[in-house]
Order: sequence, then structure tokens, then C-alpha cells
Amino acid sequence: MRLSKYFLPILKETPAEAQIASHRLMLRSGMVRQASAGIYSWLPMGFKVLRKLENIVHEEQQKAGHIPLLMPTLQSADLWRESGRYDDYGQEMLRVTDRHGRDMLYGPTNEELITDIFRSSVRSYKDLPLTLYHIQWKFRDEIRPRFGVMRGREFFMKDGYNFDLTEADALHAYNRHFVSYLRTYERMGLKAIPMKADTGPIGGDYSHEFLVLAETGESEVFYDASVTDMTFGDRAIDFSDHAALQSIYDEWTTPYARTDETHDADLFAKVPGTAQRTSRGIEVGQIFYFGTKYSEPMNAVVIDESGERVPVHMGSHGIGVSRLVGALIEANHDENGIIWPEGVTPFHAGIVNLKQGDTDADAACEGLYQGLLAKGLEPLYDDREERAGAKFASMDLIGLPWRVTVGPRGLKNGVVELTSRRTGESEEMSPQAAIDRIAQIYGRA
Ligand code: P5A
Repeated sequence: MRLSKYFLPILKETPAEAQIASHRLMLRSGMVRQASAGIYSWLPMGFKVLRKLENIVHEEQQKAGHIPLLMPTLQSADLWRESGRYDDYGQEMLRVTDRHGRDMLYGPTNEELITDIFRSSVRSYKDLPLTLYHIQWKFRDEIRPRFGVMRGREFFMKDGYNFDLTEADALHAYNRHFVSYLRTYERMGLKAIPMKADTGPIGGDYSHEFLVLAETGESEVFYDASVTDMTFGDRAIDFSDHAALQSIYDEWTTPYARTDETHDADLFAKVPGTAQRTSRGIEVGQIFYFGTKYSEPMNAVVIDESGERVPVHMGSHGIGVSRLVGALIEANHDENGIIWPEGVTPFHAGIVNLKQGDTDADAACEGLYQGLLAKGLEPLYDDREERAGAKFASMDLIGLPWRVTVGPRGLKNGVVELTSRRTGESEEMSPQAAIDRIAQIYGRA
């Protein structure tokens, strides 16, 4: 993409309403624009990051054997009356009436709708296990939407629902989500720690939240410092292997890690004093097992091996995809702007032309641009007629991991400069070497 042809409405001033870094940086770098309280338009660069996260979530869900579908944002109130949640959900639910006077709502979550889909077509235990998921906009009329996309009213969520014959199978589905979430967050360059959590309006008595540690997080958390050293890495996983997934679950849940709602001071006291940590965290996902809470009242039953009609065991599993954009920035920024991890960056590298209009500089930039495209990468070429200082400031603000700086002086010696946004370190090399290095970093050599 050439910056002169893109739509990247960078703000010079820091917006007064933004209290935390991610909100400020998303507004300043032209990623989002508030449409109304807690509701945002995703401008092109923000939309690109959102799509990247969505793709990672899709890939990891499908590796775990979960099947994508798409349910609507508007739901009929009748289903929620069946489960008993229409009245329970309270003022967070946005209720609407259609022209025929029918009660509708903008879905805050989809347990009822998916249970209705399931019961209308699945009859036998032979069709289980089944996990369906979608990535769709949700609405919760939060009383105090704040921190930009972190606590929005409209937000983008991946929500998955498992249907199993037995509690043991449903707990395996819980573990499958647990493990696939560890992989998902790591691929995004994030450390998200699973913590025992409360279940709130979703229900059940089994739940973990995944939290990214950050001072600006809304949850208070208590944990054993050893959990922050754990990484999942590149292990081969057989998602159908019950014992293997259980042992990963056990490994990750052995160190103490709880949110304030489930915190147990006596247990925490057993963590060695030097390892006890209290901090804050951003909840980027949550998984639940709630047995037959929805299947029983909604009559979602299958015929089991002995011919009995039994309600299915269910759980639901959410990832806050739009919140993750904010969480990623909270965890990856400095005073000059965002620092995107390579797995989620909106463009792979920036090209800064220090002297737009100079024949050699223009030609070298064009060569770099085409060379990176040919490797299957997406460069962002700053081809504007701007001062070098302004171009550097924009690149630092939008935070692409790699920048290639091209100027007539370097070109006299046949070199350009490759700079890492994270370390600030620069190295001179030929334009071709820069292309090859960037391609290698992204596994496209
Ligand atoms: C699990 C999937 C559920 O709704 N039902 C379907 C279950 N869980 S949850 O914890 O309530 O939400 C899942 C994730 O969505 C994100 N989230 C939000 N993101 C931005 N703004 C909000 N107001 C908001 N509310 C929830 C969180 O990441 C949460 O973990």
C-alpha cells in the first residue's frame, strides 16, 4: 500500500477522552473512530488488525476440530424466555421491538440460539461430540463503556459451544478450548494466563478466564510468579487425545492463578512469599462448562446408547477479538507509539523515502516495494511529500515491526537502513538484502 493512496487519518493531538495508552494510540493512529459511546467504526488499518486476529482465531479453532458457522446479531426474545434468561440478563441487554410488535434483542451471547439450532437437527448420541462456533458482533449495554474497544457496548467476539453426551466428554471439550486458547494468544505474541474464574450470567461452576497482565486491566488478579514463565511453544497436539490435553490443563493450572472473584487467601498463602504476585489483568477470553443448564429447559436431548432421551452436556467459550486489539497495544507500546508483534502487524514493513522526488530514492523505494510484494508481503510505502521527521514519527506511531529507510546519501554507497521498531537498532544493507531479511523474518524466504 502506498500511504499517499491509503486512508490513515493520523491525529496530531492526543484525544482528551482517552485515559489509557491503547485507546489513545488507536485513535491517534487512525485505527478506529468513535461512532457513539462504546461503539466504534474500524478504519482501514484497525480493520486490518481485527481481520488478522479473526483469521488466527479461525485457524486455531479449526485445528481443534471446531466448526464455523454464522448466527445473526438480532435474536428473538422467545428463546431467551425458554432458558429463563430474558428477565435475568437485566439492563445490559438491548431490547428492540419489530413492526409486528415482536420482542427482539441484539445478542449479548448465543447460548440459546445455538441450542435451538442443535435441538432442531441433532437426535442421536452418534452425532456427538459437536462444537460449533462463530465470530460475530455482540452488544452489551454496559453502564460505563470505557477504554475504547476494551469495554465497548458493541464488540466482536468468537463464541463457541460444545455439545457432548457425558460430563467427561464435555470436560474434554473444555480442555480442547483451554489448549487451543493458549496457542491462539501465543501466536498473537501475547502472554495470556488462564485463571480460575467466576461464571456470572453464563452460569455453571467451571470456568477459566484468560488474562493479559496490565496495570490498566479491569480485573484484580493473584498469581504465582512461576506461571508467567510458562510458554506453550510449538508442541504437536492431538486434540482428540483426552489424557494429553488433561495433562496440559493440569500443568497450566497447578501454579496458583485466580481473579479476585475466586481468590482464596489461605491457598495463596501457600505460594512461596517471593513468588506471590498481585496485579491487574485484561480478560481476553473465558471458557465455561455448565452441564445441562440450557439443554434441560430448552429440551436439547439426544437418544443415548440404551435408547434413553438425555439432555446434552454443554459449555461455551469466548474470545474478545476486538478487545484483543486494545490488549495487544497495552502490552506492546512505548512513548512513541505502537509496537506490533510480527504475527498481527497490519503491514509487514514500512518504507520511508527520505527524499520523495529524487530519481534514485524513488527508484530504490519502488524496487523495495515491488520486491516485498513479490515475496507475498504487505509493505506500507510512505511516499508522501513530508519531512523525514514527520515520516519517522508516523511510522513509530503506527508501529510496524520493521522500517526500511531510503535516502540519496545511503544509496550512493548502495545501502538502505533496516530498523527494528522494538529495539530501535538499525543495520545498513543493500536493498535486496533488506528484502531477503524481511522475507526470512516472516517465513517467506
Ligand atoms: C462464552 C462465549 C461469554 O459470553 N458466552 C459465549 C460466553 N463469555 S464472556 O466472558 O462474557 O465474554 C467473552 C469475552 O468477550 C470479551 N468481552 C468484551 N469485549 C469488549 N467489550 C465488552 N463489553 C466485552 N464483554 C466481554 C471478553 O474478552 C470476554 O472474555
